[in-house]
This record gives sequence, C-alpha cells and structure tokens, in this order.
Amino acid sequence: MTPKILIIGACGQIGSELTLTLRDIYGTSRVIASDIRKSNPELAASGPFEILDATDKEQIGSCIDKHGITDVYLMAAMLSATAEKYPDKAWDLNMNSLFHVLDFARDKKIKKVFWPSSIAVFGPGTPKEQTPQQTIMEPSTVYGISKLAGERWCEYYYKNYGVDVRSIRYPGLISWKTSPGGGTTDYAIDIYHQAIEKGSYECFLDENTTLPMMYMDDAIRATISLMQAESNSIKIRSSYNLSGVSFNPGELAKTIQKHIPGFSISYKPDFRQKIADSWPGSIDDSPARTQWGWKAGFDLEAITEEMLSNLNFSS
Ligand code: AKB
Repeated sequence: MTPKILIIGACGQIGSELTLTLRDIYGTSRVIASDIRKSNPELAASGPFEILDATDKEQIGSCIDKHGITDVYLMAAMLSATAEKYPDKAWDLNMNSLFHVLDFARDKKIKKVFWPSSIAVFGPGTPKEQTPQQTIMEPSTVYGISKLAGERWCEYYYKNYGVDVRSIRYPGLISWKTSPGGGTTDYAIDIYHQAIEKGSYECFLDENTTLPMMYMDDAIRATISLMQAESNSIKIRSSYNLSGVSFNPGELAKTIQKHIPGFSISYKPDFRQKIADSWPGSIDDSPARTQWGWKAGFDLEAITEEMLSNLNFSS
C-alpha cells in the first residue's frame, strides 16, 4: 500500500530535504509537510502544507484524520546547543511530540513512525572510537537525555503495543539547502559559507575535536531505506547507529584549502566544546549494514566538493 505521509518539522534541516525526496518517490499529494510556522516558504509552497505545533496532540490528530495519514516522520526537535539554554522547552518539545505520535500509532490511527535519535545519546563514559550499537550510554546534555529517553520509549511501544517505530542515531549532518539550527555540529556547515563569503572562519570547537558526520543525501537515503525495509528485518527498535565520515575542524579546513588556498581558520571554543567532548569520534554501524543494507556514499573530499559547488563557489 502506498503510504500517506505526514512530516512534522518539515521546514527544518532534515525535514525540508526529506519532504522533497519523499514527494519525488510517492507523489506530492501523498506527502503532507507541516511545521509550527512557514519558515521555509519555498518548501511550504511546493505542496500540501499544514501549520502544526508538534506539542499539540489535538492538532496532530486532526491533521492525521484530515489527510488519512498512515506514516508520520517526526522531525521537530530542539538540538543540543539550544537545548542547553532552554532545558524545559527542549524536554517538552522533544518528549511530548514523541509521546503524541507513539500514542496515535498504539491506538492504530497510523501505521508507521520515524523518529530521529542522535549520537548525543552517548556520553563521556562511552567508548570514543567505533562506538558500538550497545554500550555505556550516559548522556550529559539535555538533548542527549531526551533522545536516550525517547529511544527507550520507542522500544517500549514496539514491545508492548506492537508499534512499528523506526529510528536512526544521526551524526552531525552537512547540507547546503537548509541551514541547521542550534546544533553542536553546525560549524561543519557554517565553515563552507564563511569560507566562500569571507575566506576565513572562527570555529567554536577546537582544531582536534573529531566527531561523526554525514552528508545530507546519505542521511535521507538511510532514512528512506529504513522506512522501506521489511518490518521483520528491523531488529533494533530503539535506534540504529549510523556512520558516515569522521573528521575534526582542522581536517575539514585542510580540504577546503585545497579548493580555496587562501582560506584561514582560527579557533575560539565556547560552551559547545564541552558538548562535543562528551560525544564519540566514530561510530560502528554494523547492525544497520547487515540488517537493512546501509552503506555511506560520501567521504570528506566528496562532501567538500558538493558543498562548494552547490554554494556556487568557483575557483
Ligand atoms: C547537534 O549537533 O545537536 C545535532 C546532533 C548531532 O544531533 N546535529
């Protein structure tokens, strides 16, 4: 059966690209974009769009009824850096939106749920390199705590109510179409914009802070593959580790310098350094590879070429 999809948080960094790709696959009329405001007017104009507050259960329910929704992608979230500033709001948005959607799936109003987790579920006590799927998880950020709690709830709803929920622990995502908002990995996008506009960048993480990252095209492909996989091939109902590429600001700057030789970088770590220091440097994603055939396509060189050419840099 062709799904009828609702994307909550469609104007955000992942949501906007996911919406367009899902519309290419299933048809524009079968993919309803929604967000609390039309912050991406181009996306809002590209097909059906609803104003929707992810914390309002009634609004979500009415939208599901109105459009006969079968699958919900819940992309609304407050990311790590902003969540440290507004812990209550972050908890409210990140947790209650998830409960609303899981409840609708439990009550058979919808069939399938996608919910994004993050590498932020790991903490300072987690093994840093090739972090396994199952390991010590003691997140030290509000965002990470909300994502880990969310993962446990996803598994609980699957085991106790048979909810078909699927999830990925996204690394830092790099994209050129829509800017991220309030994440610790955002530097890896800002740097390209500043390199082109100013030829220099002041980085809020230090030179050697290696983090797991991924190009947006890979993340979208992973999300859709997971949602299209046969239910019985999905053995993990909390959230899957997913690996793309690992690099630090110094290494990223060097790849940019190959294209923009005069580009310079300086380092002024701020409160986000502590968040980054609590996260892994690289991820072991063997369950995603073996269970639903995941394989990343973009390395750092390819990401830099894509970013610079799409942001219209010409040497
Ligand atoms: C963030 O930096 O908060 C996000 C994430 C890693 O989930 N990009």
